[in-house]
Amino acid sequence: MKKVITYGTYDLLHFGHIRLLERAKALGDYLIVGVTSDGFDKVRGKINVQQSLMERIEAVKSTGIADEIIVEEYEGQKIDDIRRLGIDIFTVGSDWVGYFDYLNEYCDVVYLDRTKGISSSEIREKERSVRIGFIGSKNNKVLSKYYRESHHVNGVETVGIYCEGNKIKELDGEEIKNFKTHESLLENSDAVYIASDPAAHYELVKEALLKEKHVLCEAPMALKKEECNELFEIAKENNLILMDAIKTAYSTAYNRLLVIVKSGRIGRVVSVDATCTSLADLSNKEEYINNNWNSICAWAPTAMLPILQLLGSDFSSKRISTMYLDEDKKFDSFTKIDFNYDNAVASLKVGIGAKSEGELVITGTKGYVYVPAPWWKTDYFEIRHENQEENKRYFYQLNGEGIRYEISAFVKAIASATQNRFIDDNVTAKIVDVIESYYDNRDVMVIK
Ligand code: C2G
Repeated sequence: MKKVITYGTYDLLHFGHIRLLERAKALGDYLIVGVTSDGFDKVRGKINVQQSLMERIEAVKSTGIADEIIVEEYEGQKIDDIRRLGIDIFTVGSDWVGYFDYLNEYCDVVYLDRTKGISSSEIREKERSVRIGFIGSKNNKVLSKYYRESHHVNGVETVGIYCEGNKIKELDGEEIKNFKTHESLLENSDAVYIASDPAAHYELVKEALLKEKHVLCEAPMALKKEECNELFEIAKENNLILMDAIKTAYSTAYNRLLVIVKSGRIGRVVSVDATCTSLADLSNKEEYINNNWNSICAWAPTAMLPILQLLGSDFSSKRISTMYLDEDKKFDSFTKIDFNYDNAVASLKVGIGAKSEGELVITGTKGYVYVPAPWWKTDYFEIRHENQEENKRYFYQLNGEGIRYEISAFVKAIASATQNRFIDDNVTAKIVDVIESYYDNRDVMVIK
């Protein structure tokens, strides 16, 4: 019996896939199809896969062509499979010519002509093209990053930007349409990414939602909790997606870290300690203050994320210790926040005027999680125990600082009309609530 194997994502199964499977089957007597797992696809850069692994397996099974289906989960698995399963022929479409010649050492390698005029990404583009506009302020550097990262996400049409007091004429050789007003940008968009001044976010988000646009907004989404709750109410009433753009929340490694901790691997969490600093050039203090975010807005939302997502939003008390660059403008150069829960503590340190080790440490009764700097671009973490032989290390590829995963989650949420599961509304609201108390001088101690 001649055994044939082939592999693929098989997302949104189409006739190109089916023709491949038919010709693969014709090469022998028994066809095994390796369907790629969600995690493996992400690691190898395929972030736009729309269907789950089970849906894709079911689709391949429904063709009745495969005699057996396995899951491809890691790089190099093909060699293990070919040897373990006694494969005679490996085959794949001609878009991979040359890529798998190394398998000749284990079996025959056959490249079959790819079917022209059809692909999963084309189907996705048709199905869910979302026109995204970008609203920024002159001092926000992330706008061009988001614009660039959007090009990695199927189904996104980048409409252009509105950036008051600033123009981004071209990016990576592509000319960018600059709108004269944010109203005109909104008219031409289905959804908008907002990274303006924190004080302007509430109004900008509210205006976009009232114009029936989905919104992805840099945290803090507002500076008052009531305003934040109102924005989520408007989004809900209008069946719109309103998402917090804290990119850490969308990285695979960060999400795996959360579920491992929640599964009890390090016992009960007794402390979460996060540090985020990025030393700014303060030689011209006034100029910096007028053109940049203060420390608590720039970094505290990110630093609060693991604290609130692991310990919850019901801390019994908090203390904000802050050092100002400009007290009148409430512009802090360094802020430490200590949280007390009934059965745990937490702390964060953030600063654009001080430098520290940007790590995240999650302390548990059976061990701890260590995420090295810069922990907020999470791609690697360790689970450490008293007995070092039990230590485990984890790495998950993070491309483009994770922004493309965030935009992909935004577009998927729009397509499925369901709020994302990465950042709960109450976490977003609590982040705003803590920042509001900073501005209201509640629980604040000033360090001279
Ligand atoms: N295919 C084809 N014609 C198309 C589209 C896809 O012949 N119009 C083939 C691909 O060449 C591949 C199979 O159908 O052999 C599945 O395609 P994808 O789901 O896009 O998966 P891909 O990532 O290309 O899988 O490690 C090998 C890869 O996993 C191959």
